Amino acid sequence: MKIIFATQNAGKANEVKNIFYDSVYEIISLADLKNDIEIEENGKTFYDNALIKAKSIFEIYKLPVIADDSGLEVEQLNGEPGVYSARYAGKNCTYDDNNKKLIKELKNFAEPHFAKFVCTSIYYDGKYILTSVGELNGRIILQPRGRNGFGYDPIFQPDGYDKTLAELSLEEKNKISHRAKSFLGLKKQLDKIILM
Ligand code: ITT
Repeated sequence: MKIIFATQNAGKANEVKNIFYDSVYEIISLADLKNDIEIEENGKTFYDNALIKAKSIFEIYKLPVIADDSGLEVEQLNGEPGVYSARYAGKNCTYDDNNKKLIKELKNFAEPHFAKFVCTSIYYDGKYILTSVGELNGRIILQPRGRNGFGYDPIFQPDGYDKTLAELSLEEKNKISHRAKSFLGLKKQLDKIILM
């Protein structure tokens, strides 16, 4: 069964294709469809934004869609950057700009800088809306390490690890990540409506 993943984020697309690998679901990204649409994410919650992305893409292709909205919540910053994680350092900023801004903010606080990643995933096919949330707890380190993954991965060290997410392989990240937990929860619900 073909499902479109409504994301322009290549890192997310790789992770989610790996999670659904070897299942009855074939995940097709917007990059595979050569669609570079920019969807305005003006929701106040991860759920609202994920639903905006899923519905926008469903309207174009009329095929089942998955989407995720995700971000980093830093305890000492009262949950920031949260839903603004992608554009923390401003519109069109790079991952590096975001990391530098976060490191600068956290220099005013004592360690440890506790944080969590949150991922809300959605499945939408015009009839069903399914949703699932996954979280990953850890801390922010002020010296980036590692080259894998994307976004805040080089400055996020998951609980129980002495490596950052960017020092883990995609398979290792997918064993623990907020996105893997979220999409595995979504897949379970999907199996119930599709395979039963
Ligand atoms: P799409 O909306 O096209 O899916 P996006 O990158 O804009 O791509 P979001 O709006 O959900 O996605 O923003 C998520 C941001 O949160 C992302 O750009 C990263 O900065 C951060 N983020 C989320 N999950 C992450 C992860 O697994 N590792 C590192 N950073 C992550």
